[in-house]
Amino acid sequence: MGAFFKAMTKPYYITTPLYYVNASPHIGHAYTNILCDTFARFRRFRGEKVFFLTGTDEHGTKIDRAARDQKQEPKAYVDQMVPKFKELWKLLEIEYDYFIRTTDQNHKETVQKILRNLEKKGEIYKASYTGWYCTPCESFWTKFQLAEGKCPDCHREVQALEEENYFFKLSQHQDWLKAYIQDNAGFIRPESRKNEILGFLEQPLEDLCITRPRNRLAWGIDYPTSKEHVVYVWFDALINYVSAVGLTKDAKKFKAHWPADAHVVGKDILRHHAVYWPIMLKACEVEMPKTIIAHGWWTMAGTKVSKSRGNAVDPVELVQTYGVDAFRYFLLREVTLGLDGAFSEDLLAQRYTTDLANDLGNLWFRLASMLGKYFEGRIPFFDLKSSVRSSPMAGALNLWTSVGAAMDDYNPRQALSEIWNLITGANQFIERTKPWELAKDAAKREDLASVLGHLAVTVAHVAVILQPLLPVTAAHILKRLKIAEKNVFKTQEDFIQPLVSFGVLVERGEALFPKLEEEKEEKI
Ligand code: ME8
Repeated sequence: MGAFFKAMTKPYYITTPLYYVNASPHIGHAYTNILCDTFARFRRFRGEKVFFLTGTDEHGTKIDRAARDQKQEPKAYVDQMVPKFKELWKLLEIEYDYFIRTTDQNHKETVQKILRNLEKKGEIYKASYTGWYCTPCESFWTKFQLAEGKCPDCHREVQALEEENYFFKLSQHQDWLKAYIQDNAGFIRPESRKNEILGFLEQPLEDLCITRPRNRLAWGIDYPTSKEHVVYVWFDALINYVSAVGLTKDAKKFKAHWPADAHVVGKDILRHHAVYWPIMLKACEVEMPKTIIAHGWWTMAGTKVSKSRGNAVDPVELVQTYGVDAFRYFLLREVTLGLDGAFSEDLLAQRYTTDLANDLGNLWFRLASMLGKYFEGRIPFFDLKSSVRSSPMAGALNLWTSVGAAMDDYNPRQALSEIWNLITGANQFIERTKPWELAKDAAKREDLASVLGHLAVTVAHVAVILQPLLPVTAAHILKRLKIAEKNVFKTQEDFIQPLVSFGVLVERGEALFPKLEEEKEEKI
């Protein structure tokens, strides 16, 4: 059988958090999805199969309240919010494979099946406990959450309230989780966040209350064994990562996708993903995801950008002004994944002008113009083996390795920095070789062809490798150079081809990054 057995190739499975639909998505949500999209595209670029999952978190108090504020039924409310997310992902060129909603029937049934199963296995118990209720905020708090005995949100008096609920036995798996995190380097990234979670696990874990009484909150998945309860929104939402790929429904599909290769989340929800979620999976006897990556926050004037703080930055406006790739470039380049980043439009405009317009835009413009002027717009024939002093071409052929290593290490900032070093090198190469001088001397025609040829090959490789990062710009350059888009480069050998063809007519086209309007320039 061995020889006939064809191993099923599992796709690279990457997920974003499921975003609450209580307000429109902002720059923070855009950031996580752009990161995941970039990783997903890079894998596809290298010929790997990918399953990229995103979606929306639609149950719970926040959503219920937002719906009531709008005087709508929760389901009608969420139905009209979901398109706002899908539209933004389209605008940002996010190529996900599946969009899951926690109100999907399939998801709800999976959550219920998992709960029945966990009850059978003795992982869940019913208990009554006292909490504190803030009537104006309609929020239920534990003793530890109170701020000097008052509501931590509005600082008003709270009332003691006894409730009967279902609890998931988190605590009994605490030692296992600690050992798992310690034994599996790379399970939680970056290292600093892993240490934070290990620190948290030094304290005894409390069991997790996984229901809400229906008379207090009706907008949730029905708890399968009690008519009086609905499922707690986090317990519901985390299960999306397995319900989307068929757990409890389609064993073959599940086996073909799980485990997830990367759960990408913001640091605000790392504890849910690195403590609750692994224990939920362990209790269900399901394999662990390979890695959980926590990125930092975008801040404005020192505070986290968020819907509730009212300082949300609208990605749509920024994309309208600067274009989708400038927005992607800024987010991926400005901070190292894991650290916080200060957002300001001035910084974005600065990156636009220096890195995009002056470096990449100008490199393209100079190459295309010189081809136009000296070779009737065509890629001249040149000896590929010709050595040209300080040519960036060798570096370009090496991008596949250096950018690949950075992307495998979930470091898109490093990947862009490798590419930009080469772009800078290519611009310096033009200064150094002075093609306009070579063009004056008929005897130097071959040298001129070599210089522009080396440049064209370099730019082609830059464009090819930029596809996962800046898909729109890369597509423009490739089209102008008449190179097929979305080629797959499985190996270094595929990549080190010249890519450009001799004699091909190159289109110069419009500026890749047009000058920002005067007043914006002044602002910088
Ligand atoms: O937490 N900077 O949904 P959510 C960077 N539904 N990223 C940010 C950010 C900021 N200022 N603000 C938000 C939830 N994010 C749950 C998740 S998953 C099963 C359930 C990003 O709408 C970041 O990824 O509040 C963060 O983790 C997520 O949005 C929170 O989105």
